[in-house]
Amino acid sequence: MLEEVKGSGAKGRITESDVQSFVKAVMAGTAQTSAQKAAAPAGAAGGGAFPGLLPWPKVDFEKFGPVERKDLSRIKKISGANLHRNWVTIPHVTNHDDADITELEAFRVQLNKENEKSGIKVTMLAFMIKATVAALKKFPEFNASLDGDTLVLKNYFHIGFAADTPNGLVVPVIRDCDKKGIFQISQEMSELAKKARDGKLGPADMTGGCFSISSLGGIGGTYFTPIINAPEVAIMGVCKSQTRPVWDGKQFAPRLILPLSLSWDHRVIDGAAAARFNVYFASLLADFRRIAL
Ligand code: CAO
Repeated sequence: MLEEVKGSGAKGRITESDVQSFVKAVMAGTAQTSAQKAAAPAGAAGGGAFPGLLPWPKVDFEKFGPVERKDLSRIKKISGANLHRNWVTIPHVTNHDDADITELEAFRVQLNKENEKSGIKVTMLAFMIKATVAALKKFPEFNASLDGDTLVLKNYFHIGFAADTPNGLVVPVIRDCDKKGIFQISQEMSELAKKARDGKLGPADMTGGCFSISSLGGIGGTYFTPIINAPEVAIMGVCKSQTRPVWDGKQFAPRLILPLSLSWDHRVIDGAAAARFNVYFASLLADFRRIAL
């Protein structure tokens, strides 16, 4: 393995720190040993960045029936490589919870009626972004990134949201969400989502995020396990809200319940903190006045 380490010392000598940097890079998945390279053919489906892992199955699909071949889109290739690294290198855990958004949804509908002429549609996601900012302020380790053994805590609040486009998944970022109101966030989100669908997002639109939200609420589902968008340390997944009977102490009452799935990096966050984050986040959506406290 030593021959794979680049020496930075005199006449290319390998120093102790060269070896340490190489080992760190291999552990982080940004470099490979020759044994790893041999075990893992390059490419999206190559996989197997770990020694001893079986190579990707080679199947002659045509033998079983007619097939078509389609190259992955540029976005899928880039996001696939990122998702793969994040999935393999981050110890993910996902906590599920529910938020009662009965009153908040009624308020959202009322706001949209009142502001019909403004052309701005207030979305549930905008409320979730404001709730995220409040939760990040209360639990700062969720607004952080790992830099080696150091935790970088951020004093800014840029929130990304997953947007589904014909060419694949992108995550545009809304900056300084702590300084913006629901209308401005809704408007920026709709502009960024359009830019995303038109394939016009630039790097500046997709960098600097602190935390991401992936909402499948408009589509369906109950819970899922979102993959953390490195170098962020947590992501909130949201599915479709549904009216469910909820026991209020005396009777079952119909309540609109939003399913939440928070994935977090266990190197930085503990299960208790994640449960508290979810409980607090849900409490804000259940009674949005709490944001002002
Ligand atoms: N529960 C129930 N209904 C919901 C909801 C929820 N949680 N969230 C939104 N809706 C409804 C809205 O009320 C709206 O209904 P109407 O058309 O009747 O008004 C509809 O769904 C569309 O919602 P919206 O306009 O508010 O859009 P959005 O905020 O839900 O989504 C965006 C915007 C960009 C996030 C979305 O278009 C998108 O791309 N989602 C997919 C994200 C994704 O792919 N995540 C997975 C990543 S991992 O692969």
